[in-house]
Parts: sequence; structure tokens; C-alpha cells
Amino acid sequence: MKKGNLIIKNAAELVTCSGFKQKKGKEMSDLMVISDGAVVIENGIITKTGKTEDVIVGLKQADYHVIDASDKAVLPGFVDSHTHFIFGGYRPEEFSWRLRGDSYMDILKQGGGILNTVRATRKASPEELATAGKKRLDSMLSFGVTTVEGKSGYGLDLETELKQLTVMQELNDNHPIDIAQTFLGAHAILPEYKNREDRFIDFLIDDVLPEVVSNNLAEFCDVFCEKNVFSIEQSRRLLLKAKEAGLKLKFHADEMVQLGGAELAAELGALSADHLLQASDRGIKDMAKAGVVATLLPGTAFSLKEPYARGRTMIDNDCSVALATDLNPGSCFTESIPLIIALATLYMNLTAEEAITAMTINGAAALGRQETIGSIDHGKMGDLIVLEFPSYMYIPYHLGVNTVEKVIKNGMLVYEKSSSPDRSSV
Ligand code: IZC
Ligand code: ZN
Repeated sequence: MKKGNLIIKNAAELVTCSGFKQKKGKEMSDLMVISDGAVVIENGIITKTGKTEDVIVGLKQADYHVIDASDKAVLPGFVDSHTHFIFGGYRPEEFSWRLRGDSYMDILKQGGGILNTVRATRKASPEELATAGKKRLDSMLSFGVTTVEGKSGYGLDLETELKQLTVMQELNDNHPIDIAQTFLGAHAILPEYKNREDRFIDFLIDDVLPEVVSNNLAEFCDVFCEKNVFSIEQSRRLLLKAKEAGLKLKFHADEMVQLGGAELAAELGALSADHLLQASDRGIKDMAKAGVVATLLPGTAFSLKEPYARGRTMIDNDCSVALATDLNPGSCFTESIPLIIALATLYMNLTAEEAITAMTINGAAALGRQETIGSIDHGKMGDLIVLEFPSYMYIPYHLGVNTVEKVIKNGMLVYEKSSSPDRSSV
């Protein structure tokens, strides 16, 4: 990917989210905003931040692409740290069944849901998956996402798991968004493994994990630990093997039923535990102590009409909370960052500041990338967004509407809203 030299100046708010590690509890409230701010990016890396008058003194502006961000807020690019964005087919009928009252887990039990997407993903060619994946990445980019996590898990066989991960790797090489790849072979139980779930875990450990690791196709391993899917014991067994093989751990934990997933994530030293709608008090304390990022996906609770995760309680207990979309064709089909932030503030009682921290530096921490992305700091990658409005507060306030005007990746302008009223500086 190309790397640029860029100055953004006169920002009404330069929302730095400054820091190189996860923010816990009260630390999440301070966005370290610089008014009338400027940032300099050289060769794709942030080299200077501060008040505009201090930053631009002595700089030869003709050597840079210059963006005047008067009356606009500038933020770090968003990090969407939990998605399933590579998949074949769609499941609109499942949405209509849920409107009628069927539950997500019942649909899966009857061979639909994830298993429906598994059938379509097995059938799809790599090119078809890549074309659909690129469209979704383009949409995410327009919402200000500059790094996304993507999971396998719609193959449940060696060939298709590798196909999904290989498609992501190619997209990573060819799309401005950086992709962090997760092996989620333990995503659902195929009918032929019903009541033989341990044999499926054996298959993943013996036949799939070694291929994923030796081909360098994933950085993380994840498990859908849930009643009628994989148990705590099965999850522990696979995740320990993945850790031994050098993968970092993420974990679908305590979504519908309280199984002790948050506690297991803490026990194993996972980078993140995700969903957590039913996380116990003990689990919340364990995550805070172990530094596991509690990754909350309120779009999924909204879409499934489930109770929201206890985000407020987690932050009050000194957890590090991240927010992500969970984009997938079943439980939450959205790329919308403003929807997630609106839900987090209005229904999980996060402040706007905490929600922005959760979408930036803590999203980066959920991917182990807190030292290189997620904030506007000297030495980090030049990944930024410019809003159409003068404050980050417009993100939750302008309910569900995309306020992103420009997206910068590695110092290059990679997206600009076509209807943007101010194009004079470009
Ligand atoms: O396709 O339904 N929860 N996995 C676990 C998902 C949602 C994705 C899907
Ligand atoms: Zn998920």
C-alpha cells in the first residue's frame, strides 16, 4: 500500500485518543482532545501533533498534501475488531423468521443459521467471496474503519476454512483497510458431528490448525462457546492448542447463556472476550484483572432483541471495553459504526467519550495493535478520519447517520464523501 505525506490543520477538535496501551475504567473517559489541532504524517507515519500554530511552524507545506479541517473533528480511524465479513449468500429469510418469534439458536439447531452460510460459502468461488468481501470493505471504509478483524468459520472443513482465510489475505494486500485474520473453525457443529463434538475439536486440532499456522493464515484463534455449540471444556482444549501453536486468543463468550466464558478468557490470557451479554460478576472482575479486552457488540443484542451487555458495570469495574459491529449475515448484518456507538451510549450507558475510546485505541488493543494504531500519536500509522461536523459528539448525536467525510490510511486520502460540501482543499 502507498504511504503519504500529509498535513491536516485547523481541526476544530483533534481527538487524539492518545496512548499506546488499552484504556481501562476511568481512563476511557479522556479523549485528549486538542482544539485547533494539526497532525503531520510523513511516509505514512504520524510525526507531529499539537496546536496548528505550533505544528506547522517551519514546515514546507508544498511538500505535503494539505487538508484544512476548519470546523471539523479529526479522529483516529476506527478499528472494527470483531466481524465475519467473508461469507457466501445471505439470510434475509432468517431475519423474517426472527421477526415472527423464532430464536437465533433454534434456527441454528434446525440446521439453518450459520450452517446455511456454511453451505453457501463452500459453494462460492474464491473470486466470488473476494468480490463480495471487497464491497463490504468499501462500505466499512466509508464509515471510517481503517483496520478490521475478519473470521473464518463458514467452512468447517479444511478446504473452505483455508479458502476464506486466503481470500482475506489477498484483500489485505489489495484494499486500503488492514485485515487482522482469525481462525474460527469451531463456529458450529455439522450434522455429521452431532453428539461427537469432541471428534470435531480433534479434527480442528490435528488437521486444520496446523495448516492455518504453517501457511501463516491467521493471527488469532476464536471459538463460539455457547450452549448447544462448543462447551467450556472443548473451547479450552482447542484454545490451548492454538496458543501453543503461536496464535493469540479471542473468544465468543457468554452470549446467550452464562457458561463462564469471561472467566475462561481470563484464565487463558485471551486478548479479548466478545459479546458477554450474560457475563457474571466474577467474570467481569477476572477480565479486569487479567487485562482481557471486553469486546461488546450491541448491534447483535439489538438485532436479536436480547438484553445488552453490562458495559457500564464493566467500565465501573475497571475493565477495558471495546466496541465492534459483529458484521455477519445472520445475527447482525451491519457495517454501521454510528449505529453501534448510538446503541452503546443510549442502551449500555457508555459516555460518548468511552464509546469513542472503545472504537479506537481499545479496538486496537483487542487486536494486540495498540502500539501501532488506534490513536493519533507520534510513531503510529497515519490512519485518520475527518468528520463533517466540529465535534466527536455528533457521532452518537446524529443518530445512525454516517458523519465521516474523509478517510486517510497511511497518510493517503482513500475515501471522500461525494456529497461533501467542502472540497476546496483537496
Ligand atoms: O453467521 O450467525 N454468532 N456466529 C456467532 C455468528 C453469530 C455469525 C452468524
Ligand atoms: Zn461473532
